Amino acid sequence: MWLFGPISALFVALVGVLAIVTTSDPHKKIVTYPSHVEIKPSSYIVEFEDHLPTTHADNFHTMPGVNVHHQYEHVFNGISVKTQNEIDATHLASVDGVKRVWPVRYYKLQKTNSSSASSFPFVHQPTGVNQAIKRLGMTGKGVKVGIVDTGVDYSHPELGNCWKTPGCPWQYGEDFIGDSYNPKDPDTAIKPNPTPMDCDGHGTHVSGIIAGQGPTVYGVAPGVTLGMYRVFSCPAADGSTHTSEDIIIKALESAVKDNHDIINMSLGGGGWPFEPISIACTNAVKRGITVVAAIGNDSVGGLHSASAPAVAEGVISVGSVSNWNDTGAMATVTTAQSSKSVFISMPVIPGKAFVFDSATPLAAPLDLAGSSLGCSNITDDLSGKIAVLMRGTCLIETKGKMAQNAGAIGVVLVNNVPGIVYPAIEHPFDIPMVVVPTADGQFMMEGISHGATTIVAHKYNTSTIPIESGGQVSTFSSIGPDPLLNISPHILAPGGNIYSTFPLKKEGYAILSGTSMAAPYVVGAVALLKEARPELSVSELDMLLSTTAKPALLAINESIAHPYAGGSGLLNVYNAIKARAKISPPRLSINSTTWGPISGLVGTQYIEPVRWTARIITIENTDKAKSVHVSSNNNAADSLSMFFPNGSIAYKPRVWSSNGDNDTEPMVYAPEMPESIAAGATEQFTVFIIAPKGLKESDKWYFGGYINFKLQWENEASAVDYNIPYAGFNGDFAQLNPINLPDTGLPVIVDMNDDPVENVYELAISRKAPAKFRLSIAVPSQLATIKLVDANDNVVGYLPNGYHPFVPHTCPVCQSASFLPYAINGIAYTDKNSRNAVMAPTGTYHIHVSVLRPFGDINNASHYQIWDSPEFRIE
Ligand SMILES: *[C@@H]1O[C@H](CO)[C@@H](O)[C@H](O)[C@H]1NC(C)=O
Ligand SMILES: *[C@@H]1O[C@H](CO)[C@@H](O)[C@H](O)[C@H]1NC(C)=O
Ligand SMILES: *[C@@H]1O[C@H](CO)[C@@H](O)[C@H](O)[C@H]1NC(C)=O
Ligand SMILES: *[C@@H]1O[C@H](CO)[C@@H](O)[C@H](O)[C@H]1NC(C)=O
Ligand SMILES: *[C@@H]1O[C@H](CO)[C@@H](O)[C@H](O)[C@H]1NC(C)=O
Ligand SMILES: *[C@@H]1O[C@H](CO)[C@@H](O)[C@H](O)[C@H]1NC(C)=O
Ligand SMILES: *[C@@H]1O[C@H](CO)[C@@H](O)[C@H](O)[C@H]1NC(C)=O
Ligand SMILES: *[C@@H]1O[C@H](CO)[C@@H](O)[C@H](O)[C@H]1NC(C)=O
Ligand SMILES: *[C@@H]1O[C@H](CO)[C@@H](O)[C@H](O)[C@H]1NC(C)=O
Ligand SMILES: CC(=O)N[C@H]1CO[C@H](CO)[C@@H](O)[C@@H]1O
Repeated sequence: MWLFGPISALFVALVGVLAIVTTSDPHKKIVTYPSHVEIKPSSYIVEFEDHLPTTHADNFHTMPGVNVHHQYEHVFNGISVKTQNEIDATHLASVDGVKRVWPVRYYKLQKTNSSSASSFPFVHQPTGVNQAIKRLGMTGKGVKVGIVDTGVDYSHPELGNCWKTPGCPWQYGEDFIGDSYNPKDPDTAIKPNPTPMDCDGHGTHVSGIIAGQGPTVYGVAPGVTLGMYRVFSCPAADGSTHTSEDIIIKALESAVKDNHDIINMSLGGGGWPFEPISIACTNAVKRGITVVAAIGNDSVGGLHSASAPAVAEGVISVGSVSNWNDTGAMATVTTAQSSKSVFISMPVIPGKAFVFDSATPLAAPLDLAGSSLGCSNITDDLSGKIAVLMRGTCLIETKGKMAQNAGAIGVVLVNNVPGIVYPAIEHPFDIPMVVVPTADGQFMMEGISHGATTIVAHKYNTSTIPIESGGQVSTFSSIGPDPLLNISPHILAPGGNIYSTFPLKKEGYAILSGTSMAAPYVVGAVALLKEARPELSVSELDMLLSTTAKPALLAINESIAHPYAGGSGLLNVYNAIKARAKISPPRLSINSTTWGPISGLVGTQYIEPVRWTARIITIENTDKAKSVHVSSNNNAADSLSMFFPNGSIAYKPRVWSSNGDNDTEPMVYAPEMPESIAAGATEQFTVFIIAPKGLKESDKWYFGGYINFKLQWENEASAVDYNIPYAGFNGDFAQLNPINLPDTGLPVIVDMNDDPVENVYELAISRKAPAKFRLSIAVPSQLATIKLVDANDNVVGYLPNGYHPFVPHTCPVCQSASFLPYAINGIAYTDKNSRNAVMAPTGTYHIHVSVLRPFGDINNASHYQIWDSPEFRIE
């Protein structure tokens, strides 16, 4: 049964949302996370009320059973503590002046799809970096960049081969964690090394993108001064690399203290702007530091998959585009008939170079299933040979293992789609592997079937092949908006198949993909822009980079990317430096609309009611000598929906193709826009944005597009494009129900085998025979509660983890998984932290779910979506 709250007043909520933290009940100040979130034992981040001085921490230094670990003062008003004995979050929350108590979460560095390489990056042309460096002489000189990451192999010749010596690019930074920290080990300890040497590779790769010195890796801003703040341990036995929130905030503090102009962060949290890391980033921005963060690699989660701290206020959120060229090597294949030069990828496993200086035989073995896939045992003896296998059907690592078991000394994997892929390898095998394009693989197979066939592959014999989707939004790049309907990402940079530096112990070079590679590109671009125009403020840097970017296409069907996927588009730092106009705001996040006839828009057909909003645009002609002619145009993008017509979540967004039909596209009018702006003058005018009136609101479309301004100072041919993305929800977002409909299968009660239970009442639930309850949340919610209620409508308590603030959008398939099963086993908790357990007596019960709607006020019952399960018995 569904219970809908009464129609609530529009958008009163944001103030209320922030007000939740000032309540005096200590329990209300404690944040809890569901059980799948890894928490550091007995460790908390304690946030103080904003007005309190940092000396407030003194109250905790003297508190028995509390060890203050970190005392923050620059980016976060609070401390991190470790507690002993009976001291818990409730004790901490009861201290005067405490705003909120957070358990400390562990963070994992996400797996990279990698491959070692040696070549030249070809990405600096379309991004304007080549022109900024070569024509304008910019290098980022005098700009300080702090990087929070896995450390750096500063001994790399292309990264300076120095540490804090005079003239060295590395002048700042330290290790905050050490090599062996592992949250799974109870005796784990933080043992920082004297320098932040990288044993993972991620931070070294990022450093090369920002500031590689050449001759093979040319960073975006090779002249910057750098600091490395290492917050990740070395990869553990299972390959995972760890850190925790308190350490990251400490590193961020240190970077802020060192007075960097730009800080680089990307960690992928829950996606709320109110989380500790987000708060710390926003505070750094307020101190005049540009903070750049990757939006995440979770496009598989669909809309609302943007992560924190990219969603933090003031932080530049970065998405990724595909590279234009793939770097690999040429190898020579000789068959009985002929010889051919073939393109091979970089080694799939970094450190396992595919080098065969003399002719080495190729074999095309069959597996037990009689196929060339290598998915089952290979009985041929492959000793001294390289196995040629087809991609597909089973994991790449299975193929590698099968070839290795048969004695092969290498594997050539023949791609089954155009181009090259860099497959993710979870469990590396011992022999080198490369990927080849389909045609080159077929040439090998064909040769082998006619006689002896060999390959010669030298080290560092590099080459490139074009990537079809070059410059288009990477298929992995997460999709916004943030939970408050702000456009995220802000901007795109190359992040797919990026060649950069890697630790010398791991071959020295690698190709990695991810928004983590795009974010440092933007860091470098901001450094160039700041060097060229030092007077710009943090928000002006963002504004100029964004308004001069070029809207990107989607790889899938080459339609213009919705701003939630592509932000302002691909950056062009040369255009940003040369910009002669400031257009603000740089993006129009339409978080509220009006339903009715349009007031103020005279002489149009909009006397019928529509969903619309009006915004003010300001254009400053910064050219002090010339006036500028202005014209504008609306480029509508396809509308997206995260729901199928039956109410299920569409993780691959449903698309309404924009086809030039004014009825189903968003419309933009700017009736007051001036035709020209005098030299040095500023003009303001209203734009009216109208949601697609022909699309049904019940389909919950997110519309968007770009307002394109053509600014012409000289002749028509030299007109310059500036773009402002706009996007919003075709309906009343505050009325959107976060949980989807029960008749689509969720929320649902499932048995221990995860099978949905048909007749729940027949299910005898007990401690021994528990059931589970699943819920999926389409839009992030500030608070979800799941309570056990008896037949008389008395609340027994919360299900375990049934009090859940800051719930991210549910994504069963994301890197940061957030699918929530709640155990039904008769136990309920009367408090929010699952401490005071009660056992429900035998009887009839149901589950009562409340989920706060977008923009909702946590204290207003009518702002929650309510759902009650069918009744079941507990025995
Ligand atoms: C919409 O965004 C503006 C600007 O960020 C903000 O001031 C306002 O509070 C937001 N409104 C709602 C309903 O969230
Ligand atoms: C994105 O993926 C890349 C490569 O897989 C990884 O290095 C990076 O940490 C990821 N970043 C986020 C924010 O998920
Ligand atoms: C890709 O490689 C080709 C050939 O090496 C080169 O001409 C082209 O400029 C590269 N593309 C980009 C975008 O740099
Ligand atoms: C690279 O490989 C190609 C094809 O095998 C060969 O023609 C060329 O001479 C090699 N170059 C170097 C520098 O080894
Ligand atoms: C495959 O090979 C492994 C060892 O190499 C062996 O243990 C296994 O029994 C084989 N499987 C089959 C189906 O032959
Ligand atoms: C990594 O590779 C897998 C397939 O092997 C692909 O699905 C995924 O999108 C890749 N991730 C990135 C960040 O390139
Ligand atoms: C691509 O365009 C087609 C129609 O032109 C549309 O049906 C499809 O949904 C679009 N897909 C995406 C993801 O844009
Ligand atoms: C759509 O609107 C534009 C701008 O108002 C107008 O020029 C065009 O004729 C309209 N097209 C249709 C199909 O109504
Ligand atoms: C809802 O529709 C989608 C798309 O047609 C389908 O994949 C999904 O299975 C449907 N869900 C249910 C519960 O019927
Ligand atoms: C700007 C940026 O995100 N570059 C690196 C900065 O730090 C994060 C932290 O892990 C890296 O993931 C980024 O690649």
